[in-house]
Amino acid sequence: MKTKLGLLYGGKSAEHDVSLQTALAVIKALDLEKFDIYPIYITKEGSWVKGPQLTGPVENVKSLTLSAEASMSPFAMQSAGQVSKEDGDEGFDCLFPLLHGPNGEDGTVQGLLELLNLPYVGNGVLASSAGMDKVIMKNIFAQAGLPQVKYTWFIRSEWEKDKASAYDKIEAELGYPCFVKPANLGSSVGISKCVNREELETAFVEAFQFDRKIIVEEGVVAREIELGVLGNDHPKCSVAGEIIAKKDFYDYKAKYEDGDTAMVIPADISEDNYQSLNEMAISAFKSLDCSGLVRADFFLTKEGKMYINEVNTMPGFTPFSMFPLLWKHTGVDYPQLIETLVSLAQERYEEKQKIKYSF
Ligand code: G1L
Repeated sequence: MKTKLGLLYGGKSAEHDVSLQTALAVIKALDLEKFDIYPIYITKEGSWVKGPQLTGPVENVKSLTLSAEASMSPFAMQSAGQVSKEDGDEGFDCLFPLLHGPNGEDGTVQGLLELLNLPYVGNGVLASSAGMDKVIMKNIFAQAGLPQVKYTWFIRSEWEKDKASAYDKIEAELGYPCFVKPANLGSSVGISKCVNREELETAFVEAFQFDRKIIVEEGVVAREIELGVLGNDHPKCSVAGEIIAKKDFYDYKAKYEDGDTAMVIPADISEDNYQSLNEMAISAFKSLDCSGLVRADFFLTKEGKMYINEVNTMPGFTPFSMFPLLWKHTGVDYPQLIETLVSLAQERYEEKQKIKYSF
């Protein structure tokens, strides 16, 4: 029996085009002997459009941007999978959400799929939403005893009422340099490095454009090491990779948005360091109650100190992104990775069916 797989992509976010590219790559990697694939496109305006089954290769992203004229209610997802309308057609076996930002990564789409009782790939509601908010995530990591750089956070109204004491707090607790970021992990925008109070003022104004909550982190000089985690109750780690800035950027924006970075896989780190990062990645995965996958991002200093920076519950996922490349070097190629994620989705769904809801 083939697996009837619905691919959700597009979405109301700045990552719309990345999502389309990713969907195209996933479709190309899926074995049509094993999967019946149905595209479900979410337009930039937020309309949901189900396309016909993909029976052959898809050449470009243009053929994935379906016309909004035939849009449906998201709540129709359950019956959307019942193609034949015959007895025994149970609808989708699994959904694969390739969506970023609000209404995709923050747990809302996962919540819809839970309500409709549909199996889906990747993290559930709790991990998706907790992983979306850097402050919530860091508080949970702290509770789990994971080492982190110092951080503090503010909401806009609190800062507006008394800006000086916000800056005093930062200077007393973190010092310079520090990073000011919107708490919302979805945005790579609104991030600044500050070395004095004047820069803090500018950075706060900037970051508060993108969120009502911001986080300020101690700046450390460190290498950036990332690990992939894959699994449900017994997750496993990939080899480590390193992100290296091609130039010595002062500017965070230039480095991350302009993408002028290189990846080194496997990262040149000691076996001891790798073992510690591996344990921390698993602990972070469990602390957020993750399922399916995360990419865990760390800092490693010259002195050998290790800190967890964040985990990404929906990492970049083209065949050239860090997460799939980490697994390739670990012996799991892109098609195998995708199949594993679908199996993990079904495993988690089966586990959930065992839960008793009345007593
Ligand atoms: F479903 C998975 F496998 F969990 C999954 C879902 C989404 C992995 C990675 C992603 N990533 C993205 O959707 C994106 C980073 C391409 C956003 Cl558009």
